[in-house]
Amino acid sequence: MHQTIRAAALLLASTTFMPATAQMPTMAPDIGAPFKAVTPAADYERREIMIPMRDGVKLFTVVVMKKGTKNGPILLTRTPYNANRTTQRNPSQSIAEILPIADRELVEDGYIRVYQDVRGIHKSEGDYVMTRPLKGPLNATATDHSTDAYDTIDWLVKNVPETNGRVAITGSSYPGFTSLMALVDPHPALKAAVPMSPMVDGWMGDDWFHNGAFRQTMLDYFTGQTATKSGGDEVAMGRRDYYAEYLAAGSAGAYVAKYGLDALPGVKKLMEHPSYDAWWQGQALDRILGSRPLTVPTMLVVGQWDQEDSYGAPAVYRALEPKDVNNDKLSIVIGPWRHSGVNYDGSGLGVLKFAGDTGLQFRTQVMKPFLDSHLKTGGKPFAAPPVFTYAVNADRWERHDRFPAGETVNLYLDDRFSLSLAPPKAAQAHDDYVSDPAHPVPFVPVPVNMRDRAMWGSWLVSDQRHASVRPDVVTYVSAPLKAPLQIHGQPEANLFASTSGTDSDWVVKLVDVFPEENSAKPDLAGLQLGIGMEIFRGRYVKGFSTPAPLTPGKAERYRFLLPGVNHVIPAGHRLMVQVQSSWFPLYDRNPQTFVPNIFHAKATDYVKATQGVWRDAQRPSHIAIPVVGGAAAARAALGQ
Ligand code: PG9
Repeated sequence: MHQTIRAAALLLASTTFMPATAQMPTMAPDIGAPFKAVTPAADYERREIMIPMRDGVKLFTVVVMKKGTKNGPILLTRTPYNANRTTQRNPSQSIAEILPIADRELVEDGYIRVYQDVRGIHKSEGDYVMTRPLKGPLNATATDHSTDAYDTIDWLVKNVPETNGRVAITGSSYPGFTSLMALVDPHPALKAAVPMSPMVDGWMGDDWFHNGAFRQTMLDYFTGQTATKSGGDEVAMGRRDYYAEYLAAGSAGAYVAKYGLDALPGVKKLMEHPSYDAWWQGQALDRILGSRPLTVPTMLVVGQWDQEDSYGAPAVYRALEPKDVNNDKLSIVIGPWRHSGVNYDGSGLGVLKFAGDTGLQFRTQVMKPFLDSHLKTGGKPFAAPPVFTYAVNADRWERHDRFPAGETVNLYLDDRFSLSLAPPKAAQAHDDYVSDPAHPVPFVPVPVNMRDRAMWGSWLVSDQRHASVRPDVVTYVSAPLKAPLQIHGQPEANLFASTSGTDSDWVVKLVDVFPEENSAKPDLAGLQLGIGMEIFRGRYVKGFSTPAPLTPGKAERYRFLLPGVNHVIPAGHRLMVQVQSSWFPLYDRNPQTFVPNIFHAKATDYVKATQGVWRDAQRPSHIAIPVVGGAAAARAALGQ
């Protein structure tokens, strides 16, 4: 018995300490070489490559294609948003699942999809500089996004055996910016570009400032983007109401100091350039591209309600359009989308519903045929529409030869808060309101949670009634329209306004007011839908690089463009114009006292001001609206 127990114990001991080949030692580390999911049934090839640039820096690049792809065109995106993650969105063995949904139809049809981390971020080597300027006065190095795109394309066409050697570039927002950069001295294999919601001029109207007013909610972008190479913590603000938080902090500069954001070089650079100085001017991509030939067929894309980069695409279109002598190399597309919405389901936005998935419609019926014609070997010719826009409310896509398709009609702010096609005759007339920086007008109803992505993505279509009921928002409205009025282009605010202070912001909103009764679609009843809304910082009225105090009581003329639209206002709807002097916390507050740099305004600089919106013969405030059918159509619609 005793012997049996001993033998059993020996057997147990010998099995417990078996050689490593047979069984893992208990203490073998459980985290060893990186695990890669096994994908025996994958319908794709996915390669990770470090592509060398001309200065030796290597950029992390992922090449994805369907197994068996031959003679495939390449579609390249250069991004700061993590090429690795972008090409492994879902743990799947299906190419349609691992890539962004907008890639589906392309890769299924033999495209080779390439994503690259831009220099210095995520898995790419080198220094990261936010929207790195071109080589030259602002960039003393030998590289920029133009050279990196060139070197990448050069490598791809020589080293990806499955390609036919033809490349296009695309991407939205920051990757829209890198797409445009590739057009500066482009590689000969670059045959087409589709820049979407591109960041073009960060001071004029994309991302950081709009006409000089600072978008302080963008400050948090820097932590996510530049705290480390692979992202960063969110600002530890605790509460979720940015309205209360920014108000308590005081100026944008005080918020920066409170959370230590001045440790981030990008934040410091922004704060050192509050005006449109050489730093901003030298980076403005519409100017840069406008001074070069247009050689690569380019389709610019933007959403009518792009809450981040509404400025860039129309600005580049304006700069390049005169070079497109045959009207066949440059297109502009405006869809009913939020920022980057073109790449997602486009069947609705907020309470609005459209005629099907407008994102998919554009991508499959216009973008893909455009790319096919330029990239595929023996690709079918496709006459790209020079202007392709979705007519909101009429729910149809339209093709036009020119943008805008509308002719300018002035809509004047008039007596008793009405709107008129006839200029005012009064010798002196203005409507006044008090703007109090202690109670700024919120851009959406409080609490304002900037981390609520659904709110942020759709706020430009959110109901403006919360604003029009305020005493510090002056509102002009037409009678119900007698016939539809179609706006196609960029309306221009022409505001004659005075302040009792020495600086002021001016926000102008052109609004489509839906009928009060709509039992079939109650969400739309009485909706005040922003068609286009924009801000202007008063100190720049005499020049964007020369801020100057305003003269109290003197009406100045503020002219600025609203975003590009194709918007049909149906019969029975009314037109509305709202004017206000704050749009918080999206924009930092104007103290209404002129100070050298608003980032550093002190609590005592913030003062109430009495604002005047002028509407008389000498100072006829109006919106210049591009109306399809011009004055006759406007008269029929307004019954005037
Ligand atoms: N609008 C974002 C951005 C672009 C460029 C600079 C900073 C931010 C984006 O969505 O990429």
